[in-house]
Amino acid sequence: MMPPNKADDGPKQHPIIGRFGTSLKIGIVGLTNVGKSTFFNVLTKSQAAAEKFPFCTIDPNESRVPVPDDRFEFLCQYHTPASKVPAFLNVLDIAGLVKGASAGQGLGNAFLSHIRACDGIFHVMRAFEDDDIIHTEGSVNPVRDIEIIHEELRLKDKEMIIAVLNMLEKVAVREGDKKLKPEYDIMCKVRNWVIDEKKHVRYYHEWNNKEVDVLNKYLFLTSKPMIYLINLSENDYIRNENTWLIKIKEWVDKHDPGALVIPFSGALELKLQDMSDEEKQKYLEEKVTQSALAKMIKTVYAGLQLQYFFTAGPDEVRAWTIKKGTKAPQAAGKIHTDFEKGFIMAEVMKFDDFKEEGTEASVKAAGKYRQEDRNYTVEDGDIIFFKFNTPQQ
Ligand SMILES: Nc1nc2c(ncn2[C@@H]2O[C@H](COP(=O)(O)OP(=O)(O)OP(=O)(O)O)[C@@H](O)[C@H]2O)c(=O)[nH]1
Ligand SMILES: [Mg+2]
Repeated sequence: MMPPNKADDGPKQHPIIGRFGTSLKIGIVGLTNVGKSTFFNVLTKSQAAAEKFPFCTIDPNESRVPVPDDRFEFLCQYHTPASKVPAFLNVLDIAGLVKGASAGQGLGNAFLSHIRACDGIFHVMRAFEDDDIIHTEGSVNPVRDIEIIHEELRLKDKEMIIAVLNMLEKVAVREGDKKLKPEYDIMCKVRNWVIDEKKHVRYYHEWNNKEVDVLNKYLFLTSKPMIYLINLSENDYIRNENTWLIKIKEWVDKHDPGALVIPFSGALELKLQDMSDEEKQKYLEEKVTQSALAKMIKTVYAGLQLQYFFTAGPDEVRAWTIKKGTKAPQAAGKIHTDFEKGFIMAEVMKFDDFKEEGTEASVKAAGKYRQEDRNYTVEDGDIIFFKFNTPQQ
């Protein structure tokens, strides 16, 4: 194990690695024939229908999926705004990976560059038996499959770490560029962890702020948050029993602690997709089960340590995605850089207060409408009105 960071190295909470722009992109990764495209199709279609938002196919392999949220719905019903913009997830269906992809096997590098462009990974594995569907490894064993995928991702990072270290060694060590020495030292620590210890970057929870800055510069594949999705037969999903469930959970708890493991059934979701709303409801009631899709989309936010705040009025109700711990000026900067530069204050209502009191005026009357300064940490579901000066040119 690597030694923990010293006390003056910065905060110790689980670091958030990744840049996270305004749209969040999740790649679907796994071996071939495990149900990735099936999952992609049912996910994008079900949410578009369920939420009554136009979903947008960016290209055949990429779709925007609205994040279901009762609070957003409530605000839309209240304001009946001209424009409604929920939080979105961009989901990318990536071609199946094979052993040796990191060395260029299969679609090799193209596949891995798609993952590099993602903020997080849905790792789909097959735990359903079906003799008609070929398994590339010859048998169903999702724990072995997790290890194959993880090793390919790690090997690709290994290649990049060696290249970065060669470059840094030349400049920081041999040419004596002091500015790059801290980065070189951090990369040596990354090398120890990923190459010597054979671990993924994200398994280590003690990266400090400076280390996270370097990790964010290189966006290693193994630093991306991963959510494990287990594709079960319909029966196993409904009875929540399958020989692999506990084994997978144990594997994840041991190696990737804190990561989410979510069972679903591609076969069931496909069946539901072809039913009318009434048929669907009847079928789910009979079987005493639920579709897993909405939960998956919502948990991505928790899994990636993301949340959103709302702006709401008659013109627009909108959800804005931010990292947990974001301060008010930076949250304002999501809307416009001028909002951040000229930040004066954030007027904040808690969603629950708004719902309970019924109107903004009654929230004010109840003393629950708060004026917060630049040190305010925005919370999930805050309804915010920013006040700002237009910055001088
Ligand atoms: N029995 C069963 N078959 C499934 C399930 N999910 C997917 N399949 C079938 O498995 C086959 C492969 O599914 P895909 O979704 O295309 O798999 P994929 O992971 O996208 O495969 P590649 O893109 O080739 O890597 C298809 O014939 C699906 O109908 C499931 O839950 N149960
Ligand atoms: Mg596919």
